[in-house]
Amino acid sequence: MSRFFKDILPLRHDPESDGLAYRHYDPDELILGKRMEDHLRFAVACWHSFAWEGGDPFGGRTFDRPWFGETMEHARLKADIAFEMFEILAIPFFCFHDADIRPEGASFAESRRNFEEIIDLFAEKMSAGNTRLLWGTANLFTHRRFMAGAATNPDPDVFAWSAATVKLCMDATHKLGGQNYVLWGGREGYETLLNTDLVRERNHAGRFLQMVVDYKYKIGFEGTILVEPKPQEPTKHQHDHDVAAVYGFLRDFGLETEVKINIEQGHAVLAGHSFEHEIALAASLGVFGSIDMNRNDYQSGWDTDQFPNNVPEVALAYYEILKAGGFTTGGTNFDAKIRRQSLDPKDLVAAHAGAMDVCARGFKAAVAMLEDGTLEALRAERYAGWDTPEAQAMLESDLARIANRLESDGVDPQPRSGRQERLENIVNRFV
Ligand code: XUL
Ligand code: CO
Repeated sequence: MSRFFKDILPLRHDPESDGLAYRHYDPDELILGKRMEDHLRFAVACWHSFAWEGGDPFGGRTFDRPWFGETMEHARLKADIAFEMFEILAIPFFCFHDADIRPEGASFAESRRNFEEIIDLFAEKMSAGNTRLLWGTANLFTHRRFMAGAATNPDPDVFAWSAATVKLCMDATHKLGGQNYVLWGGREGYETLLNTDLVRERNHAGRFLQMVVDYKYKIGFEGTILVEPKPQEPTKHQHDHDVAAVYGFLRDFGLETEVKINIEQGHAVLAGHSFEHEIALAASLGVFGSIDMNRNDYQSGWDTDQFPNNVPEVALAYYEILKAGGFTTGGTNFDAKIRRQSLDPKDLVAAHAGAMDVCARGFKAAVAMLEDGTLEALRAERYAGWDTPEAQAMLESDLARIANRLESDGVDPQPRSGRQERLENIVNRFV
């Protein structure tokens, strides 16, 4: 292995290991007729693992990485180390933004050339190994030119820059055989209504997304276009607040059958929802695509992007994913970063290994819950009254006829327990 990962050996499935290993994740274990690796479809997020420097609002870089620096030499070294980690983890996928992997140039054209050179290097490394691209995306939020948004920027030149950047990133994703292309509207929103034309911004965001879909067909990209909702942070109000808001937005612009949703655990929580709520809602609307798996610090109320460590929470998320039929082009992207005091290369590997184990345990619990069937049977029983012809006929009726029937039949609803604690006890049998 390299100078960086030194003596860290490729991880194996070994339930008895007391070192770096997968205790629960076994890629080859067959579950519901499919390998665990093919169910979970794990991905490393290049930004958190290789571009983030360990800064916080009170202090800068804590990590000391040999690839930190704004030259192509640094970028090539970063690519080498990233693919080494993919191999150590034997992880099937990765994800990236343009800005994670190339130095910013003095002009758009120079940034493009830098990016294309690194994409060629990625293509070589991918053909020599087993890691594939889950999704690519564009960073339209870090550079100061994007401070007032990308597609929603009041300056049309920023719209143009953003369109050219997304084109470039879609071309690269297509070239690398990416399975999805993601748009997270990091600054597609506003800080104050006093300087914001809300209607114009929303229309521009919608037109931009239509152009993305058109371009997908133009280049023959067969992956899925995904939007990633988030209610706030960095921008105070974002147009893509949550799954419900994004669905309404997609319908307004005629895109609800073209675009699906990438749901992140921490973003769901910031929006005041549970992760499983967002997944279940997206699935019910036919727009569930993929997940960004992480967790927030529940006390700080901030998007802390920590690695997941809560099996019961993860189990409920995979339960909804399984009920929706599992992933198709989507997967489990660890949009998560180690803490700024976790300095060692080993911390980076252990964080992913632990998260994969947490997900494997949660996933297996979800499968067991589904196979057991008690939860679904009790849910069906709760709504069984609607299975009668009379109840179904009411949905075709009108308020006056319903009111007449209510009195003539002497309808008198009897409240029944929602049994929440008993249902939670059932979940606890499996996690
Ligand atoms: C930010 C976030 C992004 C997107 C990709 O909160 O989740 O990393 O996943 O731009
Ligand atoms: Co994310």
